[in-house]
Amino acid sequence: MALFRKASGDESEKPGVFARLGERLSATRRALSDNVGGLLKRKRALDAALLEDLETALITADFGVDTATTVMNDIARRVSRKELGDADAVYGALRTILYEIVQPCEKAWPAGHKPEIVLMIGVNGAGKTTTIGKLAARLRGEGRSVLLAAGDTFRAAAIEQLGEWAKRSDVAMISQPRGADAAAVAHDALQAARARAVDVLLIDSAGRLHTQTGLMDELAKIKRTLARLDAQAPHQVILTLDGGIGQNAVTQVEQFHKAVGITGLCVTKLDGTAKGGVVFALAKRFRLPIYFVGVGESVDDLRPFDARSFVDAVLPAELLSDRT
Ligand SMILES: Nc1nc2c(ncn2[C@@H]2O[C@H](COP(=O)(O)OP(=O)(O)OP(=O)(O)O)[C@@H](O)[C@H]2O)c(=O)[nH]1
Ligand SMILES: [Mg+2]
Repeated sequence: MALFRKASGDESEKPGVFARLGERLSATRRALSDNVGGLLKRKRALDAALLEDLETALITADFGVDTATTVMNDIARRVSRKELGDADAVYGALRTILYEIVQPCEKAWPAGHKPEIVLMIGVNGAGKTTTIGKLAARLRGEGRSVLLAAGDTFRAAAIEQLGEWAKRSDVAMISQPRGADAAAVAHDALQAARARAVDVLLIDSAGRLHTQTGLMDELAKIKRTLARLDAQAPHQVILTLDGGIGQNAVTQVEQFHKAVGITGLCVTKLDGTAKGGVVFALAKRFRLPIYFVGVGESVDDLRPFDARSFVDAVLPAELLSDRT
């Protein structure tokens, strides 16, 4: 059963969602339309120089060298076989190839456990706490019971911040005073989640860098502690990534995956950055589920990752022929 049932009012089912997501992703879309669209609109000959310029345009929008090269090699092959004769055809092929890259990352969140135990991790300021807050609201809206765990015990403000989100969504929060052992908070929270028979336990954690060995060990301890109570817990270890950091996100996934193992990603702050192409780089490199994208600071600004609407948002079908 999917964790997120599509409620009848789900925005992703309404027409116009592409435009709205497109608005939020407009900085990335602009970077691409200025470059990719501009290049193709000028009706240059489909020669090696044009394809190279297109590759550069993708790299500039943070698709990453690897993704840009693979995509453009594929397109160059089709051009040389005369399968793609004009700019519209190249653009259409680009959209298809990019869709195929991100599609495997669109996954319904498996919810085979009760409580489903979710540990949110990532570097400082990536958007972990905010994403948990938005997620709690979303789940509550779907009629699920949620418990939050204030696993960031480093700063009193972090506990308060999560508490605000808990209040807003009318969900309970398990916390201990600042400086407490984060694993002990997680332990108490899992027991409380069981006792209260909640559907989902969302555990916040302090931001950290992979180089901070002590802090990475703390994450491992949280995982071990949870696993002692439930051998399969945590069921999800979600790495929250700030989409605005571009290619650094690729390195962060590598490092966190190696250190603690992750089951999926949330990419935040895709509003207001021209570096949204990084989602394609992440998809191609890791093929991990991208459960959500964050496109703003408010409670409604968390969207399930939908490959088709994402591609349409950053590379709209009407870009070349101006059909709108
Ligand atoms: N524009 C925008 N801002 C976001 C998004 N997600 C989070 N933020 C903002 O990013 C800032 C940091 O978010 P937090 O949720 O506190 O990040 P964190 O990972 O919990 O940070 P630490 O606990 O300090 O490690 C806040 O000001 C959020 O409002 C998003 O999708 N878009
Ligand atoms: Mg936080």
